[in-house]
Amino acid sequence: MKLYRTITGFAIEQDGVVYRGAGFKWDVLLKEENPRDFLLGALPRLEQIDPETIVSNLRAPIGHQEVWAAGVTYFRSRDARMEEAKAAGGGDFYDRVYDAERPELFFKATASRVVGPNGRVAIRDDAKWSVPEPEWTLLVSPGGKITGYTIGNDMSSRDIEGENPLYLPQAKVYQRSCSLGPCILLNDGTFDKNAEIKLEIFRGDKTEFSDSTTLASLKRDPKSLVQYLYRNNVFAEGCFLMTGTGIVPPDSFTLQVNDRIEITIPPIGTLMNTVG
Ligand code: DO4
Ligand code: MG
Repeated sequence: MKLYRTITGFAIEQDGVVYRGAGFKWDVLLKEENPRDFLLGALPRLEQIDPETIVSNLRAPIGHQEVWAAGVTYFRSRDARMEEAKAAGGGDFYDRVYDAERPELFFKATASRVVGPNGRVAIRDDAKWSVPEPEWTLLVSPGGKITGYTIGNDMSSRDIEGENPLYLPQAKVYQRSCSLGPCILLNDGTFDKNAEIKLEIFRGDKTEFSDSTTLASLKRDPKSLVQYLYRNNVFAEGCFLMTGTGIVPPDSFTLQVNDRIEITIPPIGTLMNTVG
């Protein structure tokens, strides 16, 4: 089941049929411990709509939840960070966190900083080296249960985080630094470990960068990331947790205004954003 947030409300896609999600509040739904079963029960009462009506009306699938992120959860990310922070003497931190029991978790965004499908993500004016980070993203209930999945883009300023690891919040948290969508996949809690995550960056009609990985390369168990995040913390609205990037463009690459970023995770869909 796919749950879409649109400018006129929300929509539910189940077995190829799209329903108008009238009568529910987004935040209330996202707080459910079992939103899929809740909506399955409601489907017979909902009106079917033309799937085309949602395509151009999508919003980020977030209400009042916070967005958090895990870092250095793939070997590729560990490698890239060690290299970028070497000159500043910070490379060792990334190696150590990759192997440590406690994961790196950081605050990423409030809903006001999140861009939806087809929206414009930003690069910082004071950054010279900016990249998208394609991340499998968990929807977590207030009780700490993973209830859904979406696609996230953890936009990052690599020169700023590389200069000093203490600059991480500035490299990561700024207006339009995060994108989520196109929908939330609500399933029975399982997810294919071999699912592909693909990143494509287009400049004009040229593919500037393309690469893919699979969830099999994610070093951490998503449930253990959630357990750490929920230690001594309360998420009354639930939250989104990005699980880290396994794809990092080469060091010669930096995003430019008007680049088009497409992140695809087949069971969920494609999240498309433009830079600017
Ligand atoms: O530690 C820096 C950020 C790591 C990150 O965002 C990632 O690995 O995805
Ligand atoms: Mg990241």
